[in-house]
Amino acid sequence: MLAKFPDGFIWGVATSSYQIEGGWNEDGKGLSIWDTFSHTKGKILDNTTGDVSCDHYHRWREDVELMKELGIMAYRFSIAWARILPDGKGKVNAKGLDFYSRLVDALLENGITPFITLYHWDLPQALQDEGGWANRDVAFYFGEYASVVAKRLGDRVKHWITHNEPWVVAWIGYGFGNHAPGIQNHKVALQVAHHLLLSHGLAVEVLRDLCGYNAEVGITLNLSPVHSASDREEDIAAAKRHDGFLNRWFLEPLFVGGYPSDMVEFYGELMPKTQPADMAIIGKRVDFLGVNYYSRSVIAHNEDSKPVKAMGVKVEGAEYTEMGWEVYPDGLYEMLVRLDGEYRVPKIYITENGAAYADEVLPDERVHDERRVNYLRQHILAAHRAITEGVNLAGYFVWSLMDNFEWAYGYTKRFGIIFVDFETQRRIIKESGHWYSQVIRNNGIIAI
Ligand code: IFM
Repeated sequence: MLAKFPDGFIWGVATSSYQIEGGWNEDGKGLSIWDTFSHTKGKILDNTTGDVSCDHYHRWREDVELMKELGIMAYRFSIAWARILPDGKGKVNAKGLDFYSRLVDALLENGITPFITLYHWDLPQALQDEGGWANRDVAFYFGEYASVVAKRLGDRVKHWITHNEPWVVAWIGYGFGNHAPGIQNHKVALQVAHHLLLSHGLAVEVLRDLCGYNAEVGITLNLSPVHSASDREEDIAAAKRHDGFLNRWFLEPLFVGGYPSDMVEFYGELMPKTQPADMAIIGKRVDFLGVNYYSRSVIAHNEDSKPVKAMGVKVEGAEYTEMGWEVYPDGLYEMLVRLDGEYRVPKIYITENGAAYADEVLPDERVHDERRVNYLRQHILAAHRAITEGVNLAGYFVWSLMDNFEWAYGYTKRFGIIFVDFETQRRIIKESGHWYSQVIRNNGIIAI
């Protein structure tokens, strides 16, 4: 045995609503910003949309069966806000709630624990029409949405994640504009980040009240250790700023009680408007932190790289995935140990980890994705190392259960441990899926 995990360790898989569901305009669902964005010419690399995607909205039973076949213990999925509240607030769409309620029942019947993410980027378009996350009111509408969902599912769902990767929402959606809603304004991005954090705190209160004493509530951040590209002082300073931009901007309000002072000073007039009670709401105790880890950031100073004069550089000789992300498992270990030591995070789940590769179905009807197996194997070993050093890591979720709509990249990047033929909707378990199933059965990685 190479790495045995603690008893009760949770092995899961993750997806998100817009990326897999399809059924974009069915059963009373309202439009989301991703419906609008993907239907706008030139926004998605292969000119596709999530209109059908994996058609999970109709094929969810089959997908639950596949999870059962693999022995998956927990399934992290997100709720499409606009299925529940087509206008983002006000009138509730019962059919939307019914869909997720049936899914939760089927998971539980099959011994799979549901982990729900309330927001994985598909804001109702009606709320974007009121300014989206740049409008402070939306944080309060999010609290109301959390309450509607918790009232219906909170009797059965005990693991809740408020937001997925608020950095991506704020910066890629509102700062750089490569994601919906496609806004390019750095000051707005920081205001959005603040409202996302505020909405998180508001939802934590609601979920705790409605889901019972045994419910766990947390938030998922995309975190990446930041390394300087050289020993030059200006690169070291740029790496520190990038860490402030990506990691500390979210970790400090959540776990320390305010925004990092070096970044507050650096941002200057870009700083968001806040109200006196906000930090207390944002800093409400969480039961766990979800960590999405894919790679590290190697950073050099660059005067023109906005907003923090820092740019990512490639490392010579390193291995990269199809996303152009360096394979760097030690970074996962480094981040977990840091969260434990520096931020005293009480409990951690790795809510996403995985890799995109250009998979093919071979004539023997198999998908030999050894590189993904290697990627997962090395990262699981890194996670294990952190556990042996005392980090309270309680679970690990592969991104993703199946190939799906990879946002601005459309269907050009495959992250699944199950292959999806998007023409026929046929699913094929990849080698990595079979391998992961063994990991679950052994509760760890055995030497081969
Ligand atoms: O597909 C995304 C997911 O929606 C959020 N985290 C990163 C994944 C890979 O890019």
